[in-house]
Amino acid sequence: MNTKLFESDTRADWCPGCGDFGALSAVKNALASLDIEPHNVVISSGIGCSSNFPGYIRTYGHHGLHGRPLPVAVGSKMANPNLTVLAVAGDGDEYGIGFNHVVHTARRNHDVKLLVLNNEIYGLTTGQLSPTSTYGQRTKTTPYGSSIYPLNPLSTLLGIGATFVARGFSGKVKELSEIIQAAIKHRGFALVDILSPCVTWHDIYDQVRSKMYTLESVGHDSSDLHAALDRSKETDRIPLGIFYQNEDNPSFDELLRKGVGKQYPVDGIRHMTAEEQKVALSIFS
Ligand SMILES: Cc1ncc(C[n+]2csc(CCOP(=O)(O)OP(=O)(O)O)c2C)c(N)n1
Ligand code: SF4
Ligand SMILES: [Mg+2]
Repeated sequence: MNTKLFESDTRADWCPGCGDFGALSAVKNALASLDIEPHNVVISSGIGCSSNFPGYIRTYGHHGLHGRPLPVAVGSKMANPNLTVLAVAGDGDEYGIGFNHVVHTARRNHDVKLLVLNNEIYGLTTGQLSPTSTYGQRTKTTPYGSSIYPLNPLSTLLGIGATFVARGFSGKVKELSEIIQAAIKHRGFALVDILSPCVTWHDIYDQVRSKMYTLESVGHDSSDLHAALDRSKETDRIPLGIFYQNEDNPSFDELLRKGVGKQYPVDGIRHMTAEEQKVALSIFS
């Protein structure tokens, strides 16, 4: 399928050079490569430069509240399981005000894909400290340098049982598109942390380029959780690629569908109670 199908009438008004342009190209490329038609895609966002994303791509979209792309994404998927549902937002949006939703959406293995355009700063509000801002980083709210260590979203998500955890770079569009395609095909929740430099308030292009390497190049085994955790904690270098992927766990949506109207035996997972089946039926009828 041609990526032109995903061209929006609205021109993206990000600053020239903003990393989010690369992420936008990678998403269009991933959807076209997987032959997913625009009308079968929903993209939910929050508030931030990155959250303007749904306006710049021709799919269904929802530009919502700061930190809340995931509840809308989860609701969209449960209402129509045939949709490809992405949540796209910034580090402030997803790792700060909305992080509770990330944890619980991952825990339940909802079949939505979270793409975080991580620039280690609040871009839209002109350069304040974000949860991924680094120790010592000077921002408008930390003029003498930050005295707190950044949140590590990858190791946190690995620690709470997320079934797909990856990191891409918006300066490597082809590789990023491949990661996003794998995330879309994954059976359940996927986090793709995308290093997407803010050239206006915190330009990390040179830093990422000088420290990055691909997990593929070192023969990383993405089924090995402990190896994934070790790699996710690296700070001297920046690993890119799929850290962890587990296709053994059913997604929440899968369980719900299979549980409707019958006792569905899944090893290690309790059967739905009659009351839960009633709730599930009311959702899908
Ligand atoms: C409830 C609420 N709190 C605060 C804000 C102000 N606000 C808008 S965007 C933003 C942070 C943006 O940073 P990020 O999510 O990293 O996106 P970026 O602009 O960097 O892409 C904040 C704090 C808001 N809009 N709503
Ligand atoms: S302020 Fe930063 S994040 Fe926002 S559009 Fe400009 S470069 Fe991108
Ligand atoms: Mg940001």
